[in-house]
Amino acid sequence: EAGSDIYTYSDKEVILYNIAVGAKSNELKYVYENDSDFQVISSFGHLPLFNSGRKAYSFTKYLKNFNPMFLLHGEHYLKVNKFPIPLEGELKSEFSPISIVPKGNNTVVVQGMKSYDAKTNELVFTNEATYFIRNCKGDSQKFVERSSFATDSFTAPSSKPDFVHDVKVDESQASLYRLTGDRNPLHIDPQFAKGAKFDRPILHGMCSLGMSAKVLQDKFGAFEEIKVRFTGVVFPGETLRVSAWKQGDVVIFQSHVVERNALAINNAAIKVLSNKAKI
Ligand code: HDC
Repeated sequence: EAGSDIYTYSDKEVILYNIAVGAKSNELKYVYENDSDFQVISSFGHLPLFNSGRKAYSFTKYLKNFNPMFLLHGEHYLKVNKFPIPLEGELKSEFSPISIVPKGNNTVVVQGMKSYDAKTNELVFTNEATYFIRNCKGDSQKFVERSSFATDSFTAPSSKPDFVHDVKVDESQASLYRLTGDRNPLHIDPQFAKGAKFDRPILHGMCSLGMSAKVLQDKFGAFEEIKVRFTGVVFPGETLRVSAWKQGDVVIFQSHVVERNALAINNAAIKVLSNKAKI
């Protein structure tokens, strides 16, 4: 319901999310609710951010000149606090500002969200979303300290990656992905995209993250933390090349756009779920 901070979901939202980040019909554990291994890609945990109503926009009161057209997703951190991830339920989310950092004519805002099981009050997901807002002013502020995983720069080693996998972003990926909750016109409306200074609509950052996350989850298993920086845009129809370096239970990764040889995701890592018994 509009303005509510409760996100209610079931297997339908789980399957839609999995397909929107690249799951295919033969991957039954992602697309068939009766499969014995039915599960969701761990990055699902950010969805309350876009499905919990107006409260998600509370940071705008700290900014001058805020124009949503110039907002880009700059970084994202997610921690899954509860395994197995519930495949249905009601999540109640609390939003809070984390920091505001002016960068010349732009401002970087970090917003936090904690999502609890509405029935048991158990913490299920923690998110920290960084927005890079062009042509916008904000005074420098720090509201809370952040964890090291959320702020680590995870520099990719110069050695050959342990794992490389290409994944095709479909021409209709963004139009499908927006049904998971983020209806930002930047990802569908050519006029809006032009206003935001892009030749055509760009892919959701969280879709690039989710597609990379699926590749990594397929290879390394479910993960309990992920942090990425969105360093360059991705257009639907392009190919993402995920490169990964395993360092114990942390996997550093990058995602490149193959066609333009351009980095899309950098300074990124997952922390693989160490206690497999929890799945
Ligand atoms: O990195 C550039 C870029 O284009 N990145 C890609 C952005 C992108 O495609 N994001 C995903 C798509 S947008 C999206 O999904 C929106 C979504 O719908 C969310 C809606 C949410 C609605 C709200 C409801 C909750 C760019 C433009 C971000 C930065 O490039 P430059 O200007 O060239 O920056 P640079 O000169 O390299 O650095 C300047 C300072 O900024 C810091 N920085 C750079 N990239 C950053 C970043 N900070 C955070 N995130 C990033 N991605 C640099 O460190 C530098 O800081 P300092 O001077 O202090 O070193």
